[in-house]
Amino acid sequence: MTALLFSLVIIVGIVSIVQMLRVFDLSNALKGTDEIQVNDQETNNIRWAFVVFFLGFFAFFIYLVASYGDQLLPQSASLHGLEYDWLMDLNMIIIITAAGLTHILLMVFIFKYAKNVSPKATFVTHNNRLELIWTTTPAVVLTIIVIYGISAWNSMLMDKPEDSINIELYARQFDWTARYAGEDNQLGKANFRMISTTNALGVINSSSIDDRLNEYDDKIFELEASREKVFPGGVSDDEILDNIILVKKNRAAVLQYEEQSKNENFDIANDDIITKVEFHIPVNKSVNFSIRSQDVLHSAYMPHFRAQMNAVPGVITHFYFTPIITTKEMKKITGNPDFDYLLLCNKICGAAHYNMQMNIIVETEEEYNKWLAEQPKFNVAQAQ
Ligand SMILES: [Cu+2]
Repeated sequence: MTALLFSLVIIVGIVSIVQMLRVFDLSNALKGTDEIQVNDQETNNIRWAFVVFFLGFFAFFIYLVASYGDQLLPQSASLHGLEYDWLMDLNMIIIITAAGLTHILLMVFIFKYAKNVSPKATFVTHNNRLELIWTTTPAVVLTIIVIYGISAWNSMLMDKPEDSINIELYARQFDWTARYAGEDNQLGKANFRMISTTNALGVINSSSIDDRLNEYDDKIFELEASREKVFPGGVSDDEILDNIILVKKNRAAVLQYEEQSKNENFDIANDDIITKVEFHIPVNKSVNFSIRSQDVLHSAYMPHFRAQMNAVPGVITHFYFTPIITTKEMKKITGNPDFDYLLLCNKICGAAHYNMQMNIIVETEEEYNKWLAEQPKFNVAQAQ
């Protein structure tokens, strides 16, 4: 309500200023003077007003950077984070220098040339040297930023260490699930047709295939039975038939997995570990994330590790990083005993998007191995 009143006051203010200017124009037209005459004293006042405005502008900028500069991103806690932050700082230094210099020039020119009431401008049509300077300078600066940016991006996303720990981050409205690759460090395959109440990630192994085939059989049986109960105004028989065809198609696709499951090394998902609420990673070890989404576009965002990657339905995206500060150490650094690293969703994905997060615990390798050993493996969890 206050915002509405505030907006109304601003609109009424603008309208009244426009009306006042119109009255001013009309009175000038009546008097027969179209131009506004400015004397030396007024010119002098205006140029000093500009100086005050520019200095105030710079002072406000410095005040904002000093007061809120540390609010941009939390302290970096990953190996590539230092390079990422330096790239950001370099860009900001260039932008602030360029903006500062051009604004100072603008201020100097206004101050210097405002003195004469009717100054005569120099008529310059072309200046090769100037053209060369203002074309090559930005070109060189941009080339440096782009080359440095690409090399930093490549070092963050390519050349993943061979011994990285494989973890899957699975997004859906509105929570995250982490899946560890287990002892073989290989994530078992997954497919959306396998998703059920007991297998939210659609992970494929021999037992989840059996469960899913049974569920499909039950569903087909249920649909066939409901055909006899069709009543006017309800679901038509054609719709039920379409549904049966769809379920049978999905069942046939899952049957193909059953065929593959006869191969050796099929059940690599058996030792996978699935966790919700929080997930643990060891310090100073590279962690490779495979990111999936069940429903809409999400984005895995871990601000302390300078990591962000979209979670796209139907596509597996990747990001890897090496954490360098444990949660315990970070609690001391920040002076906050409740500190926790966070995995957030950084795409507005629906009504409860704001609450889509998971804690990340960074700990020593021993602590990590101990925690991991206590988690139930996928095949055990399936059997329960
Ligand atoms: Cu989301």
